[in-house]
Amino acid sequence: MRLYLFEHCSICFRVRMMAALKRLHLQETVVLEDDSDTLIGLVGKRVIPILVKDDGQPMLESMDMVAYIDRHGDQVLTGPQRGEIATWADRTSAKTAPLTMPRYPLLGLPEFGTIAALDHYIVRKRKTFGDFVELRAKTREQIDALMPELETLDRLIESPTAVNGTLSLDDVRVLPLLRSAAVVKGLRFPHNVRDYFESMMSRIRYQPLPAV
Ligand SMILES: N[C@@H](CCC(=O)N[C@@H](CS)C(=O)NCC(=O)O)C(=O)O
Repeated sequence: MRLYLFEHCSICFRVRMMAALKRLHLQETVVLEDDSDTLIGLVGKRVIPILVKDDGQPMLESMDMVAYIDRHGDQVLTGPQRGEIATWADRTSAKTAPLTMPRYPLLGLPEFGTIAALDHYIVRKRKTFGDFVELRAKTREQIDALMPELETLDRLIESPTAVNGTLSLDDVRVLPLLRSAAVVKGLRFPHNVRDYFESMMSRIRYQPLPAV
């Protein structure tokens, strides 16, 4: 199986995290941000992640990829899901985006490995999110808006090893968002969130991204 991904992409990280939880080796291709041709060549449109199965068939939709990988061998995501977690994740991703988006290009990630790829990202995203320097200048207000969501999560976390006590799809919703949020220097996770983040990242043997 081969995953086409961007290193910064939290949706891609859902799939990588799932494979890591299964201790299943996933071949990975990090696509340059301006390399739409590779993605269009695989599935006819610019979308990421793409999982190419061993039979050569490409798969779209990260949660389908997660379920597909979990069907290999013993199932790992056996726990129940809670509606509050999915709601929390939807709400929170809107609040992390203005913080994380203008930071990713500063992290030296492989998808931004050429000037053209870097500029492609900045030009595209600033149409939606605004000027990156101005966005980063609002870091304090953006953190203030995000903190109540992290406090909510702090109360929802049942165990450092699984948000609902037993691993479930909710962990796939939560951990990638925390990995993204952790690129924001000066953002302090509440106690349970920090324990959960550290324990899960260590379980899947991933280092956090740099924080700026
Ligand atoms: N529902 C899809 C959503 C995938 C998605 O939104 N991917 C984003 C990147 S995170 C994308 O393809 N954006 C287009 C782009 O970067 O040009 C999934 O879960 O896999």
